[in-house]
Amino acid sequence: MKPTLFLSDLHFHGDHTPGGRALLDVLDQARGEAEAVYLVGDVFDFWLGYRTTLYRACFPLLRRLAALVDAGTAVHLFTGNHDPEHGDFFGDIGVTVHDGPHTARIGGHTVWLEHGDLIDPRGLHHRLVCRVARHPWLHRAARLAPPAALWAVARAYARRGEHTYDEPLPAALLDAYLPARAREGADVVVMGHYHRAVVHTRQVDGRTVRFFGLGDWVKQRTWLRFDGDFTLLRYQDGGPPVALPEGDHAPPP
Ligand SMILES: [Mn+2]
Repeated sequence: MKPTLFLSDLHFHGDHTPGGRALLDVLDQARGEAEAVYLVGDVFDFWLGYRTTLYRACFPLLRRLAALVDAGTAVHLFTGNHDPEHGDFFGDIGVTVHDGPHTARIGGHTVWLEHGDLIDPRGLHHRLVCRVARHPWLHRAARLAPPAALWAVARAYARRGEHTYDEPLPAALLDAYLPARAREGADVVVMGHYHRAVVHTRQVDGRTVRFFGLGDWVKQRTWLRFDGDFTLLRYQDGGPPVALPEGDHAPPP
């Protein structure tokens, strides 16, 4: 069976970073091989959809997405708090955009997918910032600024908030959110946003359900692969990826 890949929090802003190069390598290997690729939000370090303009730094990734579609792979792109508005460009290259949670049937599994920023249980502050970032009025106002200036501001903001990995995944996601989605019929929940690489299995009403936190491509370099079973993988320079065991993983030191 052809594999399906799930990645999130690529925070792509060019192919000059080790994480950016590693993820392009994974996408190049998927070309002609993968059934589908799900990109579950914060795919770009910053993106705003314009009618006439694209962010040049994103071109290496855009090229890969178009190549995947051309090779017959279904590419799904979710909005995130860093790339809250994709515009209509991605439809032109055959990529399906999801502006919220999406349920997919994959190999007999019901998979609930979402970026995760709008349900952040760490407090109202987190959810509010993400909700403002996703507001159409903000996007309309932001489009009045020159794209180059907006890109520079967004990059400076992203650099300031460098990701730390000292907090584990909020327990409420596993103790409350996962069982709630399971009772609605999902048996797998896939989420980004928290930058933790999580494999978590539990029983809900006698059914086995699983939660996968996708990690990121800043320091984690992790992604989920389904080829009959789900495996969370970590990229290794010059070698095959390593499967991550049950648990909540920070990046290697
Ligand atoms: Mn992120």
